[in-house]
Amino acid sequence: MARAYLSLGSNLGDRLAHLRSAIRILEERGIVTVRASHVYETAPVGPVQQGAFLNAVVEVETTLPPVGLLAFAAAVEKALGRERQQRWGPRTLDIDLLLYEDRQVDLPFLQIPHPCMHERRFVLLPLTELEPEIQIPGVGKARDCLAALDEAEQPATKCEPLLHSGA
Ligand code: GSY
Repeated sequence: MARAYLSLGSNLGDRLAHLRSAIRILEERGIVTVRASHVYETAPVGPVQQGAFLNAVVEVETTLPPVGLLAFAAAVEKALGRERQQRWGPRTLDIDLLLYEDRQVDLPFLQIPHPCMHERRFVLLPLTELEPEIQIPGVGKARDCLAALDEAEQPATKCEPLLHSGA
């Protein structure tokens, strides 16, 4: 089994339910959730004005290779009603593949580590909550990247755990 980290985000409809449904669908298809972070409410990052996101990170184990995991994540987004209309726009569910073992992948449709993860507080906060010492291959320690970012520019509030304890 390979270990990977996924970033989940939602800013449409019942945001928390979408994040939790994503985990359920992942599990139904054999992707094991090892740990899940708290949920963070975060200001939208990017050029589009839109509502606040709920974000979280999950650590998973999978037999899928990186490209298979990416395809599966896209299928889960679709199952939860996401339609790819506006780039950077609001979405019921977004799943980004952040890390896969300590691998680096550079394909036209898939880069691992995720190429923007080191500049996103909505990714680094939940990721370092799970794994404070985690390294981003080719970049450095996630917590150093987090320390370099301006909290006021990317505000985030820690909310409840994504999974109920014992789940
Ligand atoms: O790339 C993920 C979708 N997304 C997000 C997000 O998940 N959280 C926040 N805070 N801003 C975002 N902008 C985009 S696009």
